[in-house]
Amino acid sequence: MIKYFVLYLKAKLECHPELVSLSKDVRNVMVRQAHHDTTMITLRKFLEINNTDKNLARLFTDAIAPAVIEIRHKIECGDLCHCGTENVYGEKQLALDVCSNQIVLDHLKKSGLVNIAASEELESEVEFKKAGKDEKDLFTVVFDPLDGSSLVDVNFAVGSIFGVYPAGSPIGRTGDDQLAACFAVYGPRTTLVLTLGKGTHEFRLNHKENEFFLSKENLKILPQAKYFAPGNLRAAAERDDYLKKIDEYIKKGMTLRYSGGMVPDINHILIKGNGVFSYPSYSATPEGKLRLLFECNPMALLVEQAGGGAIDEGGARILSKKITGLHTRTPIFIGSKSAL
Ligand code: AHM
Ligand code: MG
Repeated sequence: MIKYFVLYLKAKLECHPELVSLSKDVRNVMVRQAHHDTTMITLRKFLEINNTDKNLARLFTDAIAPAVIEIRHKIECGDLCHCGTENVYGEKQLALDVCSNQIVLDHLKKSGLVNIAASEELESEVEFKKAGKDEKDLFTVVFDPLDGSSLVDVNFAVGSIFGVYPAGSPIGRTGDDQLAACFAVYGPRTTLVLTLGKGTHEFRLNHKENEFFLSKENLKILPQAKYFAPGNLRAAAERDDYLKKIDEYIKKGMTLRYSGGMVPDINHILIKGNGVFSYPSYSATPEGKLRLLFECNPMALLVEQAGGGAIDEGGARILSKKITGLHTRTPIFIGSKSAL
């Protein structure tokens, strides 16, 4: 906390040099404010204070954060694009998820920090830069550029999800190999929830400054859940175990919070500090719907780093599952440990 106070003080002094000689009282007030007010800490500063590897920090500040800001802008200001249609000017439009994918790819490529990129929108991996002996300086970034894109036209919250690995193909690795993970929520506010493998933190976009500022540090998920977000209820029509689980949640008096978007649903758990999100398999999707690499692994790291858990329906830990294909899917139960 001291480090934040020093930064807070520095920021204040830059704007108010008259405060150079501070009285003890003023200093005490500022210390109190610094304890409650994290809005002065930019994402860049946060990464610096936490001694994040310089290149990893740059990947977030120079590629992922700008991509998220651009996607936000597209969602808000772009036409409601539908693939293959034309807008009122007769111009060809791209689907929003296709535009978002291109935005992320462009930023990753431009950063010069990426060996391999893989996206939910692409069949195979793309190599941007050969990983030679300076391999340590390059990363593999996997992402879902716009999860829940079908919710945009009804103005529900949607998100982008990112997982960062050391350079090299993600195939054969596990989610535990991730160096960092984050998701962006495009809701009434734009937030970025991030882990570098040491706690999970929320940043909020300040539109005036085009910067993310720390809004909640060290999010915590309690073991007991008050909220439940039951995805794929179709499975309950044919699986007694899922029907029983849902019945158990209802009988416990838990509150339903389900938006249809994995990002806002898991964000709800992280911000409220408890809850469970489920997406089991059923006959039409025997492997489940959600992708291990692009969706489940980044979410599992973020949730585990906040004290929660993430397992598949056989009880296997999501982050320990071998990645056998880019688009491999998995059932998932994620959130408060005792509700899984
Ligand atoms: P998408 O990657 O095609 O957008 O699908 C992922 C989304 C998740 O956000 C959400 O939890 C799930 O699909 C909901 O699917 P459904 O409405 O088919 O049950
Ligand atoms: Mg998705």
